[in-house]
Amino acid sequence: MSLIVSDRFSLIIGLGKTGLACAQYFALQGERFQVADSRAQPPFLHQLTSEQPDTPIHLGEFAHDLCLSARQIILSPGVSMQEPALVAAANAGVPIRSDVDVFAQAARSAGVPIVAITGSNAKSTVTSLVGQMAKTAGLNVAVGGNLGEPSVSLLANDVDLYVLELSSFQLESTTGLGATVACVLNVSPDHMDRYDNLMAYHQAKHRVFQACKAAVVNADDALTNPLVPDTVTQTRFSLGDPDVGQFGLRKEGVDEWLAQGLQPLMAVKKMAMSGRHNVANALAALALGQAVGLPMDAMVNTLATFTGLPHRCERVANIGGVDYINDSKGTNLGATVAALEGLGPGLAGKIILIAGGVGKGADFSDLVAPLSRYGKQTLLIGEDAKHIEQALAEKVAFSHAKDMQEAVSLAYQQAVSGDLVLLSPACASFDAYSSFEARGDHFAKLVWALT
Ligand code: UMA
Ligand code: ADP
Repeated sequence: MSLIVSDRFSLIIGLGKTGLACAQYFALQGERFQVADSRAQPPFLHQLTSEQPDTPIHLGEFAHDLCLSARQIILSPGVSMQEPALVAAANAGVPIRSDVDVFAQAARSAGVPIVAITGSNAKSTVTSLVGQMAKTAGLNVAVGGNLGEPSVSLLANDVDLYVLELSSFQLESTTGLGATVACVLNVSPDHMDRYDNLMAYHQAKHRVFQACKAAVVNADDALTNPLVPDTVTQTRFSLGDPDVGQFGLRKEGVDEWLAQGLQPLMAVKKMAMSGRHNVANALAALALGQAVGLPMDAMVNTLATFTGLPHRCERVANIGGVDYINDSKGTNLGATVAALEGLGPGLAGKIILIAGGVGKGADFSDLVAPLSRYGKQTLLIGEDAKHIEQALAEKVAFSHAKDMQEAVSLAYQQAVSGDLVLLSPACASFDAYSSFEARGDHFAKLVWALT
């Protein structure tokens, strides 16, 4: 019997960043495994064959037999669990897990705390911010997950704290995370081309709370409320007045302050990040950091210097009194609504929005309210421009531009001092660019050419 068990192998599905990282980790552990990818030329094929010439690699359509014969399947996030061979394997009782599960098992057995962060938007910002807070506090912190480095690659002996950004794709096949503190920052529709409905997407996100010890909840977004036992400590954050022990905003004289209960922590105007949405992000980071024991002074000092990540409401230039803002990471509706509502209040003029790209099946009608309040013009580009037009038609001003260059040039002609030109596409970039970074860089280059 033991011979049969030891003969069975783990099957890593996907040979992107995640698959390669799992193969490297399993090789180090002396685990038996094979790798499968549905593509003829997966990105890390060459690297894996040169590092591990003896590892069996299966390319092309996932074979039922192969999946059924595995001891467990470690699924890459880009592959849906609805693949027929995976459905068959799951029905036959083959455990399907994520690289995050593999990571969490090792991190937990080493006793290292895990901060797990998901949400439709602000994941990368809050993950990087908590990571920076931990660094300021002198900890050896490993930061990754959906944000760049796969979780398993972060595992090391001398780590004090793991801070992970997790996507719904990664969480779908995560079965027992057991984070020290977990948070769904916000929920708005995204990836509706992968999920049947918002409920399915919401359920995937909420898997972040599996077996967590503490939870951080966005009191301004009911969809972030976890279904966890009473033994799990819950801390709330909100842009309103905080209750005792919770994080929120208080008025101190004429200024607004980040606060915990009655305790003022820092004036909002001292924060290096701008925009209302980033105030919410700062409060979330404070609550998460406190849950793993980070000192308040290190966290507050970090907020005074952390300017945010590139391509997230990043200021490119001011030309003739007009700010040009690159929010190319606004790849879904919620992000663009947050950018409009975060930057619109207090603006002397109006916003000229550049939007469009791959819409991922979204319903763009939620853009109408913030655009009516803060928008002057919306310039539509990309594959789903017509789709966005249907939501805006006869409600707010819009026009089409044939590409980014024309959009920037039209925005320049229409903007007057006090206005703000915002690239926040509410769409993915893959119709015209290799990544959201390439799209943001192109926008910035076109803006700089105007100066
Ligand atoms: N693919 C196949 N066949 C396969 C395996 C993959 O066609 O057998 C395709 C997928 O459909 C996908 C692409 O290959 O289009 C990449 O998939 P992957 O699972 O191999 O991706 P990795 O290279 O491992 O990168 C993944 C995350 N990618 C996805 O979730 C699609 C990266 O997030 C993440 O940084 C990385 O793991 C490390 O954790 C990227 C992403 O777009 C940035 N995430 C989505 C988002 O942020 O909205 C969720
Ligand atoms: P994610 O990793 O979840 O995509 P990012 O930090 O990269 O998150 O930000 C993605 C987009 O979300 C950016 O366009 C940013 O302006 C927007 N955003 C930032 N904070 C918030 C928030 N609190 N709510 C909604 N959108 C936000």
